[in-house]
Amino acid sequence: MEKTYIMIKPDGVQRGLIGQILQRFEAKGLKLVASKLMVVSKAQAEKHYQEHVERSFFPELLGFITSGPVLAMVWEGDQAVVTCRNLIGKTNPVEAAPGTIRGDLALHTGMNLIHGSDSVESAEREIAIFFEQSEVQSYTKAADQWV
Ligand code: RTP
Ligand code: MG
Repeated sequence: MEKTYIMIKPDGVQRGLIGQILQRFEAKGLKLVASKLMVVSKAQAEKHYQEHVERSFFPELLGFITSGPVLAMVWEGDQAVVTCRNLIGKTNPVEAAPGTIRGDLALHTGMNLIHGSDSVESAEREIAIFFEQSEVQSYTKAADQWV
């Protein structure tokens, strides 16, 4: 089953939006298989956002993502990567459709609440940055057969 790395960024934790964000993923029918509240280290942040190392906003991005606790998670489900990207919405909340997390709850690109892996390859890479294999659960849920 496909897995994706999802992270509620420091702004989402500070604004008290953890509960309502998680509710959207659960309601969609995805399965939470790993989760921890943690402060991202500089080394983890550099690895996680390595594709943006040359961008002008990179230092700001690193400063933001390491500025306070995040909720790091792995969600599992059929086509979990694209499904979660759709739930999250476009990078710039101004362009994110109403009904998406960023479209409903965020205003600015720099504080867009949540990260979701952009491909299956990225997901595998990112999960390994934040989780040991033993921290990722494998279990069946009675509801699996109903979604
Ligand atoms: P993320 O990786 O955080 O899930 O976001 P994303 O895929 O939608 O966007 P991405 O292009 O990967 O950018 C990563 C994060 O960098 C910040 N950003 N700032 N100032 C800017 O032009 C700019 N562009 C991107 C955003 O916080 C974005 O989520
Ligand atoms: Mg990205």
